[in-house]
Amino acid sequence: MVLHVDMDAFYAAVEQRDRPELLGRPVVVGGTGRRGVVSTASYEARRFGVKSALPMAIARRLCPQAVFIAGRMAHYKQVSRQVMEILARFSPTVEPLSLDEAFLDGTGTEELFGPPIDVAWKIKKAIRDELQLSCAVGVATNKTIAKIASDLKKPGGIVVVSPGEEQGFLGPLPVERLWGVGEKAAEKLRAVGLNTIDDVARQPEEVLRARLGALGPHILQIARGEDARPVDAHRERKSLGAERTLETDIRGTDAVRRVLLALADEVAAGLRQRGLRAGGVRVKVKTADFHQITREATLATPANDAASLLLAVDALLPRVDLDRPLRLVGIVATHLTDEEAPRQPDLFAAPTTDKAERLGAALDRIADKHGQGAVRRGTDDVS
Ligand code: TTP
Ligand code: MG
Repeated sequence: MVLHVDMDAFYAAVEQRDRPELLGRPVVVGGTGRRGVVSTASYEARRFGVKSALPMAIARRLCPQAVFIAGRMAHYKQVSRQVMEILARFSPTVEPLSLDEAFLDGTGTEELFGPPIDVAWKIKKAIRDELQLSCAVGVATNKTIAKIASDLKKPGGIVVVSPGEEQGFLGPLPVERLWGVGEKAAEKLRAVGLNTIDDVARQPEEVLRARLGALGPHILQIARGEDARPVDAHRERKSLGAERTLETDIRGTDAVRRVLLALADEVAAGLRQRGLRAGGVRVKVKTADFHQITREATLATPANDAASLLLAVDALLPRVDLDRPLRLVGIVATHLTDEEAPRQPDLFAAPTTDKAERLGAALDRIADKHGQGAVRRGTDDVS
């Protein structure tokens, strides 16, 4: 048994809880700058079509009476920790997926908490009583189905899919419900008449491979209700990134590189904080007309200092059309490994890597003591 718990309208619900005058009112949390996007909206605001990732300007048009809030990340992280602590009481194996959702391995919980539906109720009640927040819970025999189930009766619903009911539950749902099928993949499937999960489940593997490439066989499996992935409390992070939506569009290598420099510092600090090194770097830009372009490179040697990340970034930049106006620039560190893992000695590695890492560690100590921004790079004039 696997449970998937997902908080309702998380950031907005925290704001409503902390400021009771907002209860029952449309609340939109997001970037308040000119180019900000919606992080989330309370269910009162969703009725007007406001939702995550929508530009704030459009949200204001759709629902001018909403209360718009800049958001308090540090606070949401703190509340997230409290949520995860509660979940940990119900299972020894909790796998957080993001700040507001987690899988719980439900194996053996029956003895302590009763049948699955009771476990789900107890979790909901604990979160409501102790944190005054609401969540939805899905219970099923695997992760994919539990995650789909928790989303089905949001906000607040509990959906239990009993053993043997998997196919009947999944079958009639639209393909985009499948975890891993985004809008584009769903379009490709619908283009050949595959509208429901059942339509997909009936196909031979070649058909899915032809439509979705390497992802095809995986999607076919989960459509058939097969998902053997265990709940993993120690699942390793696969990537760590930082991005910036710019107040005004920028273009040209120099301007983009200045932003990337600041982001590389941020990502490198995040890696060091978590004891990780990156084996690769991905640059991501979004053009003014919302086209996303990504380019990825491998580092000579895994590293967690900004200089090494930038070296890889510089190798990528010529492959991005920087003459187009950009609204967003980002870096993602990929292929993460543990700092403890031995590094493959690399004949072609930049000889400065160890030195650069020591510099990074020194920067962290200063930032810890004196706050972020106490030391800045000489070139860091526009971050
Ligand atoms: P979600 O669980 O996707 O959304 P939600 O909790 O706000 O609403 P619900 O689950 O009831 O549908 O994401 C959790 C939080 O993550 C959300 O409160 C804000 C943040 N978030 C973003 O900042 N940007 C996004 O695009 C999304 C989807 C979420
Ligand atoms: Mg949520």
